[in-house]
Amino acid sequence: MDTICALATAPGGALGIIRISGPQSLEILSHVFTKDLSKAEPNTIHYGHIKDGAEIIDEVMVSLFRAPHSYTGEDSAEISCHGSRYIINKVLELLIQNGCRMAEPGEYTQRAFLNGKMDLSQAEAVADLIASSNKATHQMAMSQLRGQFSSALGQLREQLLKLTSLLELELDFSDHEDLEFADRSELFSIAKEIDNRVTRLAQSFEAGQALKQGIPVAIVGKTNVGKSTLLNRLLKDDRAIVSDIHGTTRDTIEDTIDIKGITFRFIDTAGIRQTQDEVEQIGITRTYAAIDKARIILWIIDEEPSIKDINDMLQYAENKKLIVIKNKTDKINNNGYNLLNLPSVTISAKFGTGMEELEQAIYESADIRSLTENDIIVTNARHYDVLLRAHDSIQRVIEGLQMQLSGDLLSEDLRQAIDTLAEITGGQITPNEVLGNIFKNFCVGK
Ligand SMILES: Nc1nc2c(ncn2[C@@H]2O[C@H](COP(=O)(O)OP(=O)(O)OP(=O)(O)O)[C@@H](O)[C@H]2O)c(=O)[nH]1
Ligand SMILES: [Mg+2]
Repeated sequence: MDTICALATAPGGALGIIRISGPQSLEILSHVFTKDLSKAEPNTIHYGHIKDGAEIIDEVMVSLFRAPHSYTGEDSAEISCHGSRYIINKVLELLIQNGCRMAEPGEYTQRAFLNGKMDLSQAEAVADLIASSNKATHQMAMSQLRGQFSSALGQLREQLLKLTSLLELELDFSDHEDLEFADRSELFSIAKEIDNRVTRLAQSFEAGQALKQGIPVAIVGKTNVGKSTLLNRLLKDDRAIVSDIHGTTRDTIEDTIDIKGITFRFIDTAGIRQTQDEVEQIGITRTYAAIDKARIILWIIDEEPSIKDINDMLQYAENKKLIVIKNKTDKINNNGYNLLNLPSVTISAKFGTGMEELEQAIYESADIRSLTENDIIVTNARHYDVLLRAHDSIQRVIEGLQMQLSGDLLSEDLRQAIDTLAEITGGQITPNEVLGNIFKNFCVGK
């Protein structure tokens, strides 16, 4: 292992932090620092100067860590210097002249993983934590970093091993036909329970994606009811064209905003009406596609809808949250509408009245509690893929048990399920290619 260095902070700030990690860290540092740090105590901070021969480059603080008690598990140090581009480049250059090499993206975290400081899913959580932009994504990354997902996987592994040993017991004594060691129905219920847990984890991916990329909210209704006006009002930006011509919006327009720490992705759509216009028809087809992938539907009206309209909308919104928005309250009295008890909010998108109430209603219908109370939320596509493959293997075990297949056939699939799940934490030997893929998305310096 060579010794690596990189700038860990974004350039342009008042301070810059340069990280060094590897067996030669303290020796290399001592060549460019005014004090000899090779004998210094771990977890100490040292004031001094970075020098290039006789020339002083900067006045700095050096924090010092020794293996294995550091982020990477190696001897390492962090130099806090002034944020000047010149100083930072000069310090890095001096470190490299004295034997360091520039770190690759994510190389510190990769070393932390290779040195057993964290498992692979925790290493991935570090990248998510750095990228987290609101409370929900922060919470998910933090829970993964603290090992909640890893320990759930550990429990699954134990159950799978238990199932394996029960099957092996059956095999060892298969000559004694009169002996029944593992009741097959017991094996079946253990396998079922494992599969339920794997499936639940895999299903949480959809919620994880929604929280990460924004909960999709479709803004729909007839033409000219004020959908685009509402989008612009929500985004506080002139994002979509507004006009009193029916059928102004043709394509779907999407953008995200945060409401109370949750990201929502609003999708403005083409107004629904009968039309001969080919392009508008394509737009309306897209409206239905947007409804399809939305979790929440904002149905905007500017007149009392017919019972048929309501029933149609209820059908589109099946398994989704539907909020009726009575728009244009500045010029229309819409108090007496019969909406069959659907939840509704009265607003004027044009003048901004009722927006607070609407945002509250949107936030509540996201039902964050039920999204996040599923203790663990899978947010990473790689993990999702692993869970699906593990589910396939376990399904084969379940089917095999039902078909009374012999134990040795079943243990093959069980072994595969165990190995597959281990890919998430990197407990199995992880191919370099996979590691490379994971860490290449990190920033240099992490
Ligand atoms: N008085 C009043 N006019 C509004 C309100 N909201 C929208 N409008 C007007 O209604 C007209 C249509 O608004 P848009 O936002 O383009 O309506 P849309 O639903 O996106 O229409 P399409 O894209 O054609 O489906 C514009 O002239 C808006 O200024 C409102 O709250 N009050
Ligand atoms: Mg529009």
